Amino acid sequence: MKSMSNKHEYKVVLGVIGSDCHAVGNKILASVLGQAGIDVINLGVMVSQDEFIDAAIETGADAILVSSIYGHGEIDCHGLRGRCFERGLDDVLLYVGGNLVIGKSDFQDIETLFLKMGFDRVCSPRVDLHDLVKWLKDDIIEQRFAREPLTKSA
Ligand code: B12
Repeated sequence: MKSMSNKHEYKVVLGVIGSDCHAVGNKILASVLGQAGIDVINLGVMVSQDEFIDAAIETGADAILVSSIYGHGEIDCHGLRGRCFERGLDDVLLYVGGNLVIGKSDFQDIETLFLKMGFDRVCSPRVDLHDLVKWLKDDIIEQRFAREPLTKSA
């Protein structure tokens, strides 16, 4: 008999957005999340907004994790939340992390900017990946609870 596994309880799409080819962080994230029992659909580097959304729709992912390392995160991520709504992804979680802007800025300003753009969590390059795993699992469970009453009354 197969043992019970929570491997597919949490499903995320991961990738590096835009023309960004920095690959190392992406591989580390995929590895850490996978080892934490999260099913990762890793699109790798140079991923467009629609490729993230296509993958999330095709796989029924709970979250999209966007990396931006080369400093053009604000431009590349602009309109992503709106595009998710247009494509019918109403309640997917959106996380973003990496070196989101060019040069040194106060991280709180960066966080405020990306939260206003519709991201649920904004992570600095120094984020503790154990914290990331916990936030992700907690946010996914919370999201499912929030969806539940709607499902029942439909
Ligand atoms: C290696 C490297 C390259 C290699 C990449 C090779 C490859 N295929 O991976 C090459 C030489 C190709 C390169 C090119 C460029 N690079 Co470069 N590169 C680096 C370098 C030295 C290391 C990057 C790295 O691997 N870090 C290690 C990994 C583990 O860290 P990480 O990527 O940050 O990822 C971690 C976190 O950010 C976080 N994280 C990342 N994403 C997400 C997402 C979520 C949701 C969460 C929660 C967390 C998270 O978790 C990851 C794992 O711990 C950095 C400097 C540095 N010390 O970081 C510059 C650096 C990233 N590059 C930089 C730049 C500017 C460029 C170029 C634009 C240079 C140029 N003018 O051509 C090009 C861009 C090319 C392109 N199209 O992408 C700048 C970015 C500046 C900025 N953002 O302000 C940096 C910071 C150098 C610098 N100090 O100026 N680069």
